[in-house]
Amino acid sequence: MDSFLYHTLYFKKNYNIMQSVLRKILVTCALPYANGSIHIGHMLEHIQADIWVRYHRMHGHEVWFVSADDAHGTAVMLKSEDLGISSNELIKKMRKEHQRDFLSFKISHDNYYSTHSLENLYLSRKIFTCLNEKGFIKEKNIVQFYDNIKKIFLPDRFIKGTCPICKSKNQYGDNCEICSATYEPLDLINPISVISGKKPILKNTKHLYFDLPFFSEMLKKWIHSGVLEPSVIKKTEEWFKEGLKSWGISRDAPYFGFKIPKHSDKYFYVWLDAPIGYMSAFKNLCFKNTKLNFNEFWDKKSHCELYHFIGKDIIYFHTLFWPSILEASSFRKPSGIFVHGYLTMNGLKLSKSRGALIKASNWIKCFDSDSLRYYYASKLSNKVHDIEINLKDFVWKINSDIVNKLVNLASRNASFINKYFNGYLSKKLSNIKLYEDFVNTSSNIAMFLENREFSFVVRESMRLLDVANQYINEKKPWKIEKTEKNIVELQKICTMGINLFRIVMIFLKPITPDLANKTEFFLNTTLTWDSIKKPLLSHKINKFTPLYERIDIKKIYELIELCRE
Ligand code: NOT
Ligand code: ZN
Repeated sequence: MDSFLYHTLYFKKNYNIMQSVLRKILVTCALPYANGSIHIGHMLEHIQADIWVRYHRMHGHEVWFVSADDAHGTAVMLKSEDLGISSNELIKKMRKEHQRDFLSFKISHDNYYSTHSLENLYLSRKIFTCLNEKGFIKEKNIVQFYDNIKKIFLPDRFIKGTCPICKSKNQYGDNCEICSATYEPLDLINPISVISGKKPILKNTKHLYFDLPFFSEMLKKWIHSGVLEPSVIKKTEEWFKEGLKSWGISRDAPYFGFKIPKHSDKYFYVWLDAPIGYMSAFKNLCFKNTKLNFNEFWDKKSHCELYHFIGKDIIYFHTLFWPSILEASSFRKPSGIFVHGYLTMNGLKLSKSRGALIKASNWIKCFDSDSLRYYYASKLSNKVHDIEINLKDFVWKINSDIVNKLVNLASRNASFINKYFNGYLSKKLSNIKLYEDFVNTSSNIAMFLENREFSFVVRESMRLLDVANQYINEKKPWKIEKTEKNIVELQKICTMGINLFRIVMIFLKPITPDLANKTEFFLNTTLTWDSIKKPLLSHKINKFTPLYERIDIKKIYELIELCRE
């Protein structure tokens, strides 16, 4: 069956149930590290979540959207040393930058916080103490690579060497990017410290481990309770097959993070307090908004929904560790983990190591925010597929969809309404049946938005615009003689065109908020889901001013130049 049709049928049932009650929803995006800039890969996830959040807000649901900087860890500490500033200074500066970047893409976080916060210190310690008292924390003596020049134990990412499996050189301490094997750093051939460039020594140390295997049965049930997509379940089941291992949650000094109570010179591993950062970002929001109740959202028996948007590289943490930590400390578990694939360009994953990274702040110097939001939406689904971007295709798509189809429909009709009718729409539509056809697509569009099938929203919206533009092409308002007899018909046809444009703009409002804003001013009305059924009639619209400017292909070269700097 065509997957488009399949989704239409499959989700119709769920949709009706879900929309009838007002929901309380907490949405999070993974926390970007505070040691680097926001790039368009981060933006993919925040845009995906933001579209979903805005859609639910349009339906009147209570949605809270939080994220934060992931401020701790060795990478942040070393980066601040390189820059000759304190880690505190670095994370303050980065958080400001990150907030600015997300705002420039109209990401509507209710709170963008930091894991280096009092709330996070309090919650991390509280959760750790609880795990410890329940006997889920064990101590183990281990040997680890140590950089004897920098006097620091080396995290897996700071050791490189030859892959023990395929013998590729220059691979990280935990996995090989060439053959995808995972291994222990001690297995690497010819290990080298990335920090000093010298061979590390082996040194004894003691660490704390969380008893993940204890939660195997709970996890096996939970992953099948409707919280994960089939491919994510499959991935998680692979780890079960290998057998779950206890998880190291402590790190030795020097480290930038939170000290572990009663363990001198041990810190919480950044990945322990990062997910707790979801809770503390919300806790801080409750402090700012006194009507909000933290426990209502996080209690074991909470009726609110909790969704985490993440990339496929951190599935492990969200389908195994995080639900176990929550279970162990008697908090609620997530209602869903929404996983997206990597962003690729010419088939390559966009990552720093490959030097193919585009900073969000550079992108926004060349293009507006709606265009990237729209382009991503046109490629996003609820699957874990990688998203391939191509700059020429991007420009072509925006110009042909947004300029030629969408805005053109508004402008060609508005010009007559403004010129001959003083901005007034007619009392009646010229084709009620066609208007109703458009209205009838709204429940499918809503299901696609609910189920994160954004590419279907774009595809269906463009199909509707083709129909609408075709209708105007057939009626040819520019050819109608402006006689008294014909003028009523002319007004009705153009009113029809404006109303069809309005319906599509309601569908696209969560995707292109800037364009929606301008449209609301132009149409002199608010674009709401409830108003779809009722056409705008005998209503004065404002003078049409260009809603969107065609993108010049030269901008691509400007962007590439900026990325070279
Ligand atoms: N800073 C991490 C990363 O991979 C994401 C942390 C997300 C928060 O960029 N955590 N959990 N679980
Ligand atoms: Zn390998």
